[in-house]
Amino acid sequence: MDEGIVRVFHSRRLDSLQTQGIGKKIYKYDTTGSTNDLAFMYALQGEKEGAVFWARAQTKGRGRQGRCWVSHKDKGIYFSIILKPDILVSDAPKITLLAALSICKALRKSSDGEFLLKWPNDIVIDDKKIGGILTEMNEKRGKIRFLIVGIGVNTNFKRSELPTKEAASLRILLEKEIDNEHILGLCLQEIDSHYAQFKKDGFSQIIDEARHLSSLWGKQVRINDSLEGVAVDFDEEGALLIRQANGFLEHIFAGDVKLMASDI
Ligand code: BT5
Repeated sequence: MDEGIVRVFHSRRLDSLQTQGIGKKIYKYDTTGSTNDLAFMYALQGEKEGAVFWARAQTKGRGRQGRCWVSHKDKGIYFSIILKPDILVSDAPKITLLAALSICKALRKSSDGEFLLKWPNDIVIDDKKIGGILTEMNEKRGKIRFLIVGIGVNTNFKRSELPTKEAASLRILLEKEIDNEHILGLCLQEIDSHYAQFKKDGFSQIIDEARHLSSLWGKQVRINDSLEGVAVDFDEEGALLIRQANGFLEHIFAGDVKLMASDI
């Protein structure tokens, strides 16, 4: 059920947000199906880059490949951003990694937890998932017309409310109620500055920072339930490098990463 917009923030209304482009306009909803759907619909109607769609709850929050994203009211932040980078479809995963890096850094600013990114789209702490990113796109002849970057971060979930044992929340870590608006502001600020950096200087500094905050190095992983190896690096395009048992280095451009039992 979509209860409609409850509030539209125009720049600097959200926790003194100081951004160049992201979040100049924030549509806040009480309950919606999926903020990615809202953002997509608005983008099709010409909404500008940087507009943010934020809901207190989602009834059809989703992950990749039709998986569900549990989105109980005020237990997390659920938001989607319209971006219009001048890039090819094949470069879209860079923006997901950029967003994951930004969320890690935002959470590190909110507390001293060791938040890491788990390629390609998770934010983890102690190998437990605290956030996820779903990037969807509209393209024309291999070029991006717009991207919708949808982000969920678990803020106020109690342990019993989390969907899996492998999930975490800020509330459990910090043992206090979390201010969602404050966390959203930090996230938007970080995404804004990394996105500006990406547009100005390209991807190389971003990938360097992401390398430092990756949870996977040295771990035995399985990709898409088939290929196995040790995660060793990202390449300059943001692909994951896996060293297989035969010594061969494989570049993985997309997929699901499972940690093998010995690493959990
Ligand atoms: C993701 O997918 O991690 C992407 C999640 C993106 C959610 C945001 S919220 C705002 C925007 N609107 C949407 O509708 N979506 C985006 P994936 O890697 O496929 O992971 C999905 C899996 O994570 C599920 O199958 C569960 O196992 C697990 N999961 C579901 N809800 C979770 C939660 N709240 N916390 C931690 N893990 C969760």
